[in-house]
Amino acid sequence: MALIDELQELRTTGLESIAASDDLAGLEAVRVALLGKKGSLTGVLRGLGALAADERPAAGKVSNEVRQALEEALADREAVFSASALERRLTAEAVDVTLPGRRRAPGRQHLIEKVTREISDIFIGLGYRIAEGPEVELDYYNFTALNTPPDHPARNASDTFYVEDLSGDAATVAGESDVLLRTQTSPVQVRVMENSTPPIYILAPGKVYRRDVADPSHLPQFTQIEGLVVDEGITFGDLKGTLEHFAHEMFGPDRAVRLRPHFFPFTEPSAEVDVSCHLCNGAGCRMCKGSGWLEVLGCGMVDPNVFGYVGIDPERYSGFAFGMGAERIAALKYGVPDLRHFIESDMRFLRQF
Ligand code: 2NM
Repeated sequence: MALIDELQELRTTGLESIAASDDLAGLEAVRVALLGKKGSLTGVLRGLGALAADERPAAGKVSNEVRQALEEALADREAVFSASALERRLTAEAVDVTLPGRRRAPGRQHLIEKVTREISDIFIGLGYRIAEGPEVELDYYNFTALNTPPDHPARNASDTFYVEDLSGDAATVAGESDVLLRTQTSPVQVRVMENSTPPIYILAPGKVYRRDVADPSHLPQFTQIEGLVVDEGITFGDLKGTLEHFAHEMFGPDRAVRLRPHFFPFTEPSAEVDVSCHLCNGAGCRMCKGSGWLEVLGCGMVDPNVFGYVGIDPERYSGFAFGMGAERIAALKYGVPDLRHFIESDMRFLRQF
């Protein structure tokens, strides 16, 4: 067969096998078989040297045309395979943007956090600042500077959590360390009085610890909110007016406030404060146990002895203080019958608020 005929036939069979290939790997094998160093075209062109000189240009021209035709066909076929490979990948990796998203439940405020902030906001509105301090305290700030005598029952290891003093040189009395978990937030206020001069208007919210077994009205850890005012000319009337404002903001404008004499080591005189029941408006119900009154906090005029410990002149300044439990306030306001609900983390309870 003449060389030109061989080239024409190679073009025909080459184009056929390119068209017949069905993936990129098969197409590559065809390319090597046709155009590779040991491929068919190379083989045919080896006969070029045997041609007469005047026949060579025509044969060379045809061989170039055949090579070009095969290369173009290979490129076209490859483009088809690449496009369908891309198509398959796009299908396999397709994302349905119309599907609903996965919901992530956002956190929410615990009722105690909500009530603590609500109470804080009432006093911030009166110009008070929030004060904070350590939960692990010294006996001095929690008891001594608060005029609590060494033999006071609150200092018993059965009422207060004492902490092992890691410094090793604890002034331990009868096995009790001088380091403890604060039982109230008043030590925060002692520290503020020690480090500043009046006027002082502060609110100290925070966790406190008492060695109680949890029951409907007691928790071993709860949230105390204490207020302190020290200024010139502060009277018991200022205390009463402040607490009435608080009761109206917290429980409603129609609430009445009643003070009953009480005793605290750090205040003199001292009182417990009742608010008329917001459920029955004072008529008596299950919530107020028929009395018409709800006990909400304790308060009093700061004892001059406390001023003595912190270096405030009791001849120039006077002050009042009060303290309440956020859990108790929340239970009264929202009708929660058992304080233990606040520490049990049952979402069916917590989600209601
Ligand atoms: C209460 C009741 C009465 C109180 C006293 C002080 C301080 F630091 F000024 F002495 N802070 N908080 C106080 C007074 C707390 O809680 C029922």
